[in-house]
Amino acid sequence: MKITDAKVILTCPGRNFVTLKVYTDQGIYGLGDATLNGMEKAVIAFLESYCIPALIGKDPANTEDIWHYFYKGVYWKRGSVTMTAIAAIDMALWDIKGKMLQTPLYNLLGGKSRERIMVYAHANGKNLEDTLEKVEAEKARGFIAIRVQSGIPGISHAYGVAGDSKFYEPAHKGLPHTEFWDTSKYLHFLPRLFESVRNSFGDDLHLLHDVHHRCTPIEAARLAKDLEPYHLYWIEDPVTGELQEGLRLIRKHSTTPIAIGEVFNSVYDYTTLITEQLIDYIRMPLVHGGGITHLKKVVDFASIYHISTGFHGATDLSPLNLAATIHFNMAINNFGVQEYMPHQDIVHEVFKTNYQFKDGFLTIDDSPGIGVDIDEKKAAQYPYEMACLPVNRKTDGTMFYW
Ligand code: KDG
Ligand code: MG
Repeated sequence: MKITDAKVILTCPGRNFVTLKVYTDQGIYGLGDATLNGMEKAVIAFLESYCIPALIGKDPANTEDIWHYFYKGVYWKRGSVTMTAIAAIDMALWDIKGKMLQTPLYNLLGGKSRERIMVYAHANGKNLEDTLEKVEAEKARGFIAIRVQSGIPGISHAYGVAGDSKFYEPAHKGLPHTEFWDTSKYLHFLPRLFESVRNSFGDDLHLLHDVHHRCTPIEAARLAKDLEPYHLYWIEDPVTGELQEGLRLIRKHSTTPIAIGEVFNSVYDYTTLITEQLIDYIRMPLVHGGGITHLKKVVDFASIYHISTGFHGATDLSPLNLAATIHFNMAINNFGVQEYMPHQDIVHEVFKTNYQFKDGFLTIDDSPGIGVDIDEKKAAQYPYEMACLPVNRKTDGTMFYW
């Protein structure tokens, strides 16, 4: 079998998605997600100028060698843009392999380790009362794991809190908006928030929270310690991923589990965190982490240290990534939980999916490969619109992490 061509499909059904379609001489094609929020065109430039011409003529069955061709074979390694492009290629080739062998992707990764995967919902409220209502609504939808984010008294807009929209979308059309942040107000409010959630909903719900990299190590240690009585499933990105040593300080002070890495893109971002057991959950998703071939190695490495998965799964990762991720999670032993926010209905006009949500879990059908298709005519009806994630400043104007 040979790869004869490949192309990029850029579409904006409510938000931008980039899809790689790889064609073969046997009429089978494969699809891979290449969406990197706000940097869509950078990934496309790398795919179109280098990866696609280099792919043509290769045997798509050689997923391992092709992965290394694009990783080891390129002088300028790693980085989100490069690893997203490699992920899209890898996902498309595994999709082809599954279609060629007429078997679902999870069978190629070890078969089923479970029948369904636990997912967590987002409850984003404007303030404490509103957040409690949002938790109630997600619980009523059947979720048993819920991420809780709330507007903070004294902060005009907290990142990731959806406002009036039903859908989570942190990117805004055009150049970045500026948001403002005050860590002391946040640290004061958070324990009160989780105390109220536990008082209202009891001990059974799995509760999660995303810090969005906004604490220094000692602030994060205080937060993790203050939240201990509410036994969270995890706190996410308590400090920036670059500062790996910061995790040591948090660990010294608290047993609150830690998830990290939605902005990571390589196993080398994780080696210290895994070998020193500084984290509990891997967040790096297939689409930004070099795809199935690479993530399988990271996850197997993590399993030796009893670290589980909890992959990033916001709505700026396409349904194609979600489906591939469900297969992956079905197969691995050290699955923890999967982030899940339903895409807008308009997204499903473009992407034809094969997964289903029921009672807090996702299942996927037995279609060969990943099992998702794209309606190119529909995709063409929604042209690209520039949109960026916000930047973040402290209230005195100092540029800050977001
Ligand atoms: O594009 C950025 C989003 O994917 C991010 O804000 C989502 O932090 C996020 C999460 O945990 O889902
Ligand atoms: Mg996050």
